[in-house]
Amino acid sequence: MNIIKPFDYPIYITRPLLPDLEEVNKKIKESRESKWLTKMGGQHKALEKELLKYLKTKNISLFCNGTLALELAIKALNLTGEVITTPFTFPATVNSLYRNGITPIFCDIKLDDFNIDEDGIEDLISPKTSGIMPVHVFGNPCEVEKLEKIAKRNSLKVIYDAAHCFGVEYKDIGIGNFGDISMFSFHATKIFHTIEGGALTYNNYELKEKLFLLKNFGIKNEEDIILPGTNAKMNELQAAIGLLTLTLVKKEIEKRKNLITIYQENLKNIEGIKYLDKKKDVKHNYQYFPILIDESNFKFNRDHIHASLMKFNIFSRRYFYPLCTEYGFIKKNAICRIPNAIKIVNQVLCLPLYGELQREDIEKICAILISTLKN
Ligand code: T4K
Repeated sequence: MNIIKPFDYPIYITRPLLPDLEEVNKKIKESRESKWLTKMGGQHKALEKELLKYLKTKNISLFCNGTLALELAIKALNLTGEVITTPFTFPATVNSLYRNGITPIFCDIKLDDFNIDEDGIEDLISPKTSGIMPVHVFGNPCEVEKLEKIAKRNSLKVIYDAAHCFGVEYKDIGIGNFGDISMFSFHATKIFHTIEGGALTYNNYELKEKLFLLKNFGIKNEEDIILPGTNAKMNELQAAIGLLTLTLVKKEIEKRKNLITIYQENLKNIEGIKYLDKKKDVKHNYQYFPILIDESNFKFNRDHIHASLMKFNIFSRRYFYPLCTEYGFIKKNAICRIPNAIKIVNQVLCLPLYGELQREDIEKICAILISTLKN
């Protein structure tokens, strides 16, 4: 039997896009010379303009990170009481509700895309429900049309957590056009990043001023502080990194698309391993490559594989384990029936995916994965 050697260097779940150092220095020089380092300076304005084009949205506001953007989106829409969301997400989704004094009510997810099950939402609506917060998990859009109908019928607001969705389109429409507000994360682990950062997109232009006040201490002018805002502004260097990173995104998406094809070729005939199919009418961004490992087909379960891969210097991730319903501070009365989420969270494993990886790397990761599962 061939013994497979570990990688000589760590293969992480992802690596950030790194703009050319000279270009970065040029941008720093520009900001330095302008002596304008934060609060909607030239780089910030330029990035907003570029992102409106890239995301094909009408309005955008930038923030220092995606989590604060989400918290402030909730405040901007005055959500209260209960909000229906998914248990299968990053802590930021649910924490942003808690930090606004809102109880998240958990709706189960679907097995074919891990997104909130729209058909379960209406049963969870109570007199206290003010909104729905679905997540486009791993960059796969939710059923936006169905969700819009549910929201209209029940007079609820919709905030999409689109943290994974940079550049994703549905029927040629930028995904940030759906719902009342969408939040994009620009964290270093995202396909497009500003090191840390985030954005809200929305159709109602009137939200623009409120969002500005919310991220800038509530200061209207030198005399009037009109709401209890915080400081969540994106600074000039973040915006400058964004402008440079944006020029690299298209190529990165192409590379990731090819790498996913290689993963799929190598894993397609392995009974017990599943991956998501491409969705109809969707332009994907290939942010993550999640697989499901059904332990009934193998000697070992997902957790064993996750740990074993580390011995080969491969750092996969069990996103989003544990489910939000397992967090110590979650109110038990907010937890509903979520069998699909429980099933998926125990099987899911996100494999390394970033443009620097080569065909040989993916083939080796797959060979290690398969031999670990079977031996
Ligand atoms: N909603 C959803 C659905 C989200 O997934 C997220 C964030 C948010 C909201 C909130 O958005 P932000 O406030 O973050 O803008 C990471 C990211 O920190 C987080 O942004 C992301 N989702 C989440 C899915 O992944 P960790 O703790 O798993 O990642 P971390 O920091 O351990 O990094 C993963 C790997 O990436 C490292 O092992 C190596 C590599 N890496 C990471 C960093 C930070 C680098 O190579 N360079 C780096 O600078 O959360």
